[in-house]
Amino acid sequence: MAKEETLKELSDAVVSCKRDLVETAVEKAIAECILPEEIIEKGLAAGMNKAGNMFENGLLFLPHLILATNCMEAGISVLEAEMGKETIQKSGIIVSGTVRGDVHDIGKIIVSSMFRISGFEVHDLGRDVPLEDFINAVKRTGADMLCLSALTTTSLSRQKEVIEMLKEEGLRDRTIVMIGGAPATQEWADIIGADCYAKNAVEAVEKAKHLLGYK
Ligand code: B12
Repeated sequence: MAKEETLKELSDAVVSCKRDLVETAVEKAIAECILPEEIIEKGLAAGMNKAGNMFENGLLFLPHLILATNCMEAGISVLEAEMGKETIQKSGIIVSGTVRGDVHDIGKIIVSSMFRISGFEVHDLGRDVPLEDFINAVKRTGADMLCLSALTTTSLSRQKEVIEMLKEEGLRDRTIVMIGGAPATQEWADIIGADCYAKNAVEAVEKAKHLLGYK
């Protein structure tokens, strides 16, 4: 019960757009030994989902949404700093980003953070990323996995374009491709020839570990 209360406190703190409340709530959750994945998914991401829905329904305005996002990122920084104290064996190299034409990055930030906390080296290229930047980053970093986020139906097709570009560059065989974002599905992943789809950050890490062969 105490755990549920702390996670709700964290989610509410994100919606309240108060940075100090979010940081304190993350510290409290860590002190109560709540797992990082729960802090992210049931605390920070839950708060952002609520803020997103309130924004859509006109109950929050854009400045609030931006503040809530900043608060979420502050909470993630506290968590990453804490987790960084433990020596985690590097699990693999990941390049991530939201595809060109799409500025939605809240979910992608959460996914990248969950990967970092789970021991992956993450090169997050940001949002509205030119497609050739993904290819260059895969070459430069020797990435094991490429994670493509898309939140709109129009940008979804760019995930397919990146896969085609990987093939043209002869990189497809050595790069696992994971796709995500609200309009993406496993069926879409199958159609475009991605290796997998994950619906949230926790599932993304589970599937990445499985695909990289150490779980
Ligand atoms: C916040 C928001 C915005 C913000 C984005 C701020 C930011 N920095 O991201 C702003 C105001 C800028 C915005 C702009 C627009 N938006 Co908007 N936006 C939203 C909103 C309300 C919330 C999205 C969100 O952040 N959710 C919270 C996060 C935590 O959830 P998530 O993104 O889904 O991420 C989770 C999973 O999807 C998954 N995931 C995400 N990425 C990845 C990647 C990988 C690899 C994996 C494995 C998993 C994964 O894990 C995450 C964590 O669990 C949604 C509606 C909604 N309620 O979802 C509309 C929505 C996405 N937007 C929409 C639209 C249309 C737009 C605009 C075109 C509006 C306009 N007319 O200008 C522009 C886009 C401009 C552009 N070129 O991109 C539509 C898209 C419709 C569609 N299917 O095409 C939606 C669905 C609203 C609607 N109902 O119509 N938007």
